[in-house]
Amino acid sequence: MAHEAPTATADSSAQGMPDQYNVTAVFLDGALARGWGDRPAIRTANETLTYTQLTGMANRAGNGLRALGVEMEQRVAILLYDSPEFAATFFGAMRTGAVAVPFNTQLRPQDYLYLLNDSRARVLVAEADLWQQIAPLRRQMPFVRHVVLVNRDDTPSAGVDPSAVDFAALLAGSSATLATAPTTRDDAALWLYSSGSTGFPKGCVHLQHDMEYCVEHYSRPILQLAPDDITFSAAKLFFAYGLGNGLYFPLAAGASAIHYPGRVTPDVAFSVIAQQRPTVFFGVPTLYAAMLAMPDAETRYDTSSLRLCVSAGEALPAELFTRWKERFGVEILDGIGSTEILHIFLSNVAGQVVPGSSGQVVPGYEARIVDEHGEALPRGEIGNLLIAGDSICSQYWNKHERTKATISGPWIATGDKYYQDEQGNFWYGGRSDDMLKVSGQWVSPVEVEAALVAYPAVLEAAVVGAEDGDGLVKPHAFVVLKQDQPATDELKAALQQHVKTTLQPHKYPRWISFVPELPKTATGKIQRYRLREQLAGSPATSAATDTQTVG
Ligand code: 3UK
Repeated sequence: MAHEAPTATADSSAQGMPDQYNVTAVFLDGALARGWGDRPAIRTANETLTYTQLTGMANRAGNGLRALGVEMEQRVAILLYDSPEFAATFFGAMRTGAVAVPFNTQLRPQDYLYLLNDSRARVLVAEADLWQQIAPLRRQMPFVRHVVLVNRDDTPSAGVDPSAVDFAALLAGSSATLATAPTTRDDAALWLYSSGSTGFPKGCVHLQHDMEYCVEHYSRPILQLAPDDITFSAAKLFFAYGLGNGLYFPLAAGASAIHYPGRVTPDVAFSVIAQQRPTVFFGVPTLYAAMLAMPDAETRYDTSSLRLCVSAGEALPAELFTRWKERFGVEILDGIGSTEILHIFLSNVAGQVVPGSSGQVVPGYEARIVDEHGEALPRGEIGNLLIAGDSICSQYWNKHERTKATISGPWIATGDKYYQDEQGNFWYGGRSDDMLKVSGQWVSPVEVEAALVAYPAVLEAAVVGAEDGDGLVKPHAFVVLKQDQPATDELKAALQQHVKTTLQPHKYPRWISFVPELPKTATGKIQRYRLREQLAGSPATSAATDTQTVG
């Protein structure tokens, strides 16, 4: 109805929720009140936790955090693999009015230091093996009062910090009952960090009401989870996407979630699906492509438990949707979400999928496509996507300028280019910044360029996105070598290895073109768009067809 309105309507606000509000009352107490206490909530390879057990564990964690001195509004950093411990810490912290701050478990020690000091978390709850990586930097974490370690059997206890608190012991010594703190629906409940093209990650401050908003508007109507559903998310709980998929969506429905602590490779995904029989699977396009690349997967693995699949993180090419449906007999619902908006706000709907598109606005959200002056564009024209809806974060923590540049009244600029067709479907048209989404995760060209330039043979570098054979974007690097450095295959491999190890594996350039110079503005700024045009003009991004590309 008011979807084109310049001001957002009351439909996209959480005003209907009560003032006194603690989200754990919705997800935990609410589940018990509905009689789901003995139903499974979380399934791991070795155990199944019921709603009653999960609630008890969360209450113990909340009481344990309080005993360590954590007060309302203080941050609790969570550096944990997908597990019941993650769930208990997350809900336990929020129940006491503290703020849960999940950290990506794939970062480098310096990144963890930044996150700990930016959030000023009082307590860090961490996997023992991850803590070992950063324990030598303990003195540079002045705000952390206590470190609580989740000890895995496979961690040699010898290396574990004796001053750290043991998670299991903390919970064993704490009561399993805990009243909700007197929070309001607008108190901060969780922060999720999101990275940008330059500068440090931004803490998106999400409020108590945001998760229930995503449940009411996205997961309940679109996924239609029921108590017999079992979700399995390849995206980890520390991502906004995984957190809904693997935790609060199933809990809101009396369903259960499979928690797998490790990296979900195509083999792992198929094995878990065959053995633990989820009904809804959540992946990213790169994983779907890799799963489709496994020969005979449909005969080697039993995928018959699946009723629905979901894709997000980057656009799902139509071809992958079609091949998946042909081979596995289920649809993949592509939807776009963001860390700032907490979950998916444009989505396809089962039975009405328009392959290759992001579908339609999720009711409860409003979308506008505008030009650079903020004026609405007619249907069919590509522009900047703005979204309104009450799961949008209240701010970027301690980043006022970035907040003002992104959020204005009810609207948030997603940073994405979109156009809408006559039927109302949204079609993705790239980012308005130079950021890339690779395997569903951010890659900053600036960061990859800096890593390349740090390599002795490299003078300059520019990184842009290029499509692979599945239509998925991967980094392509244009590299200017220092005088007399030979452009060899060995150097190319060494540069790729260098980026993999100094940054993260998904960030390495899949293609490298050695060039004599980079296109630049008069002021010396790299013109990445000209490199993108160059790639678009050349036949496919195949290394072999590019005369200047080694390999
Ligand atoms: C891009 C997509 C095309 C787009 C996310 C909650 O990805 C999530 O959050 P991030 O903050 O990234 C957001 C950005 O990623 N993007 C995401 N999904 C799609 N582009 N088609 C898609 N389907 O640039 C967006 O602004 O990491 C968070 C729930 C789901 C999510 N995908």
